[in-house]
Amino acid sequence: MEGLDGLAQDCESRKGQACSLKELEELRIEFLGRKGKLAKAMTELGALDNADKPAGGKKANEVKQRITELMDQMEAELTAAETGRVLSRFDPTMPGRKPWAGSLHPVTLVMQEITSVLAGLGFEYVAGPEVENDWHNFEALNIPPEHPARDMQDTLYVSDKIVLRTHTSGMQVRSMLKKQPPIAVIAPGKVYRRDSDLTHTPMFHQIEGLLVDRNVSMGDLRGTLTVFVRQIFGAGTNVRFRPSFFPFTEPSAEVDISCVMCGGKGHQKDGSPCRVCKGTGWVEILGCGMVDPNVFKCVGYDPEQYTGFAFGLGIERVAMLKYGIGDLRMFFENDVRFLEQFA
Ligand code: 2NM
Repeated sequence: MEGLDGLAQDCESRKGQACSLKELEELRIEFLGRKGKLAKAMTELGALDNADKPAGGKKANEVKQRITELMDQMEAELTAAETGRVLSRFDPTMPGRKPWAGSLHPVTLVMQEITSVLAGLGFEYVAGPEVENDWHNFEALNIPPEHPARDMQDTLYVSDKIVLRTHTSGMQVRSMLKKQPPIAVIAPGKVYRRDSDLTHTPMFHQIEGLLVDRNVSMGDLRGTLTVFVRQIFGAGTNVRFRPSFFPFTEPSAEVDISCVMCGGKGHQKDGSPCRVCKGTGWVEILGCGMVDPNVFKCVGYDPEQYTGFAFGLGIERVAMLKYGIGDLRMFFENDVRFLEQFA
């Protein structure tokens, strides 16, 4: 009985001994464990006289309860102290660290912007395969075998009759095969050419547009493209058409816009020639023309009833002009310091 009392006192006197929750657990095992001090004292109760046993059992329970209370109290104190230590290390006034967020690639941004402007003008988006057959990529576009334009394109061949598309026109052809006029579609996507130097990459991005109906004129083409470039480059942008040649359009033209850098003046504030337009005041932005009647015949449109215009432009080129990027390779290196500027 005295031993039991001593046990409670012993435990009380060692209250300050446990400095961590781990040490407290050791103390708990020492007193309350299966082979601990309390268990040992309780075995010794067996030696008492029968008359004393009830009192002994009661005492043992009281001591057990007392020790348990002490342990719980110590645990609460230690937990509070630990929380206090953590909080004293934590400075709630310290500025937070901004989580690093990704951003869209400038090519994607320009692609989305051009697509949404043209969607606003009534053009429908079409998408299709980058691996294209000879007929959709060349034949239907008035580019027969042995035509010099096939060298001009510098095609990447998968096999004799299968190519990596050199433009997205194959999709315009598919759209015309599917539906009679009126039709207005845009085909954005990756295109491939056997070309690689400072200003050419073997893969780049393009958007082509096509509109066919009765009485579509070159004036409609000019008006549409003028509205288009003013939405992309700003209301003050001027356009000029220069005669050109494409096998799939006749007549054909290349379109220049007034230089986005010098505003068309051709020179910088200090009088030195503008580097973007090389002093001319104009930069080339796209190719276009009236769809050649031969293309209409290939897709089953009657060239006596319908006329149409088409245009094509390179996304990287637009992005370079829009964001003042001087080096095409920037788009393909994926340097995070470059990319995060578009967030
Ligand atoms: C260009 C320039 C001129 C063009 C033509 C066609 C089609 F399929 F309708 F014949 N699609 N795109 C075209 C015309 C593309 O890119 C510089």
